[in-house]
Amino acid sequence: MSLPHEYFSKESGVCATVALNEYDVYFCYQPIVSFPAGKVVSYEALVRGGNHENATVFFQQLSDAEFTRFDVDSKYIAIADYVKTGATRDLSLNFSTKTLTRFADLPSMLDDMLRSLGISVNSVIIEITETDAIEDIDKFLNTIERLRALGFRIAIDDFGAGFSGLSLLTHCVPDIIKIDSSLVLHVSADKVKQSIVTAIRMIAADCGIVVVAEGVEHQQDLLWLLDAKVDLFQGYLFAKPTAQPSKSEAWARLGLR
Ligand SMILES: [Ca+2]
Repeated sequence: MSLPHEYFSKESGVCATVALNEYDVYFCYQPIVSFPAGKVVSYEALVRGGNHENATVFFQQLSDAEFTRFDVDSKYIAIADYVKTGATRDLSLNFSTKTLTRFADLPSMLDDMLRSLGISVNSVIIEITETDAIEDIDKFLNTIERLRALGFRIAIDDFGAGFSGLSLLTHCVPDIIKIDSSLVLHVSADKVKQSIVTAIRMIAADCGIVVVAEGVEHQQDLLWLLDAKVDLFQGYLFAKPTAQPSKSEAWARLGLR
């Protein structure tokens, strides 16, 4: 698995030297589903290390500059490998606010990548993860505006965790909010989490934003989230991320189609 150097050197001139196989990583895809319809609406591309460790372990090994570069370069592989799986649902791609702030060429690069792979920008969602304070809000918002103008949808990722929250929401009203798994785990038995999720749901309804619950692991939490009118769900209760998206046994137990 290596990056198509010619593509990058010709189109952007900035990514010619990076190859994913330097890093021993690959992409897995986890479904985001509607329930009880049991329909997969999209898949999120997730980085996995060669020993199946999650992205956090892998990213800790990279310098700041290496991380930003990897964040951009790896997306061609994420999209190309997704096309190879034969899946036809929308695709979610993760980006940090740092990458969106620093790479002014990102919207046109992504557009070029998708064109070369025969994918419409309308079927791609950009998930923004805010792990640090935004370095330059004007540059960041400019990138978001250009992504929107091209037809990408925007999701705020891990909403309610760390920096990722209300500040980002006011700067950039997204199409989708993904509620962080820390608020979803055991929500059915936690009054404070219930209040927060209910408030997020109300804000989203007022602003026309779709709400996704991340990290759904327990059926009782799913039932509470359904009552709270959360729109979509993602988590081990439905399926783990896999290199080849497919229905798991858990799906069958839940009666999903
Ligand atoms: Ca994400």
